[in-house]
Amino acid sequence: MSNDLFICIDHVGYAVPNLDEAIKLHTEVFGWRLLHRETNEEQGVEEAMLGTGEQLPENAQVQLLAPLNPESTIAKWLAGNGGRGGVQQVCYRVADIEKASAVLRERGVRLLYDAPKIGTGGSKINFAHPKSTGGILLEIVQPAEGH
Ligand code: MC0
Repeated sequence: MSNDLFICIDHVGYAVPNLDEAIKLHTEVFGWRLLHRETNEEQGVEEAMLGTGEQLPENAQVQLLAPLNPESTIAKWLAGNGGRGGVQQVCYRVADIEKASAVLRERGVRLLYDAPKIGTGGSKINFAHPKSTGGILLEIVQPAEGH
């Protein structure tokens, strides 16, 4: 195994006001395939993952994130963007989120959670605050076994 901190870009996350409309745009116009859809109550999102028909593990996915309620971070992000959608986050994949988190903290990156939370498909996730990444909300993800 390499010593790199990150494996690849796992996904780019777009905040969207309406999930069904966004799925329609990204599948019918852009030709992506809907790979997965779920609700994450803790994160306050309804989400969809999009990719290709032969989605290889190293291929980045597109994530569509719609707010579940007005308190959702996505609702706040959309409100701050005049109600329009846009890029809310970039997510880097890691092999071991505990190790990667320790290295990032040691290097002065401000992670939002003390311990990883559950993300898409049972993955483990954390976020680095935009103030410590040069303005990008950076997510790190360790996919669940078999994903
Ligand atoms: C806020 N800021 C951003 C930003 N959100 N900058 C870049 N990208 C974003 N998405 C900037 C604001 O413009 C502001 O800058 C400053 O950060 C505000 O910081 P704050 O007052 O500490 O915080 P809030 O209330 O704006 O919230 C930002 C924060 C929040 C990153 C803490 O969005 C958060 O907790 N995010 C992590 C969880 C999340 O996003 N969940 C939804 C996806 P100025 O310069 O004006 O001060 S769930 C997901 O993605 C899962 C399901 C998965 O992939 O598996």
